[in-house]
Amino acid sequence: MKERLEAIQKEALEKIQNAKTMETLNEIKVEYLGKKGELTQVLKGMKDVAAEDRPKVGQMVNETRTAIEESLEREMNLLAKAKQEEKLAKEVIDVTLPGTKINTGHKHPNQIALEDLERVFIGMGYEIVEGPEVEYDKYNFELLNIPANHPAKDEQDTFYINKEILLRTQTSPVQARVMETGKMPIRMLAPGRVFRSDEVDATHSPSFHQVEGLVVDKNITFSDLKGTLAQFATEFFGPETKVKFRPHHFPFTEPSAEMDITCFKCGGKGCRMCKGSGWIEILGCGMVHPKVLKACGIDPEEYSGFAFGIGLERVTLLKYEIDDMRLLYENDTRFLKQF
Ligand code: 2NM
Repeated sequence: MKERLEAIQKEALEKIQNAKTMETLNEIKVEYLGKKGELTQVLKGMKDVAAEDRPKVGQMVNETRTAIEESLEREMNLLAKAKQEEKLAKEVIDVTLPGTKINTGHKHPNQIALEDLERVFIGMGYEIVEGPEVEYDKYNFELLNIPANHPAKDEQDTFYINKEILLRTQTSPVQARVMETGKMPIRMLAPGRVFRSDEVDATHSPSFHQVEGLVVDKNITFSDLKGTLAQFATEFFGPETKVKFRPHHFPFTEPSAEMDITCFKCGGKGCRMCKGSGWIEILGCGMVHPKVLKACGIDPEEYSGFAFGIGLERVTLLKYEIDDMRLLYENDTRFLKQF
């Protein structure tokens, strides 16, 4: 019996030593220690062993079993460790290698200025409304009291698609569309791209942006216009800002005015920014012409309103002290990321 156990142990340990995979080791485990394994067979044969020898034989079987188990466990651990090391060696990451730089974009200064502007008017209860860049003559000119022979309608000034359709020259057509719906009152801001057949230079571009405002309700007066735009000026350009209105002419408003603000750079003393005058022209405005209200289906006897137009690029250039409008259209990130 002793010889048999020793032979089993020797054979098992040799097999374990030579095993190269986890699967083989598992097979060996079943072969020797399993229910139908060699050692189990030996235990079954115990009934033939003399009673006084049984404890001794039992002990021998247990010792053999333990030896095989320990050998199996040692070998399995070694194999698992080798496997893990191989995996780690394959997955090595060199943290000293340079990374891949992700270039993120940057908000355009026009967009930053627009959002600042919108915030002020949203705070006063205005709605932001957008409309088509390709417009009908009807909305861009006709409803806004710009007659057929008006110089703004000249082919030199306007991009026409055909006789009735053109690239809008202002965002007021959006406001004509809102007035036409007849929903009162109106408190709206119409920001957007507009087009004029202009030569490119430091202050002109054939495509630029406007932000136009419109309020229509009962009893809206020029005082409302002045109060609103003075409030806008202090919120947008600083609490010390003063405003001044100069008479002007626009076809869609009567009376009309241009609004100047005290120079935010020198406070009104006169500097390079304001060309020595202490004032900076900022927007055009006026009381919506009764003809415009009427053309858009609003009774001018019942309702009145004021409107204003701000050139977005002009405000952006002023706000950031940029001296050439062309910089706003080149989209050079070295320029854009400064704002
Ligand atoms: C300006 C100046 C003055 C204006 C007028 C209208 C409308 F649709 F109510 F007639 N919208 N915007 C307006 C008035 C625009 O831009 C310099």
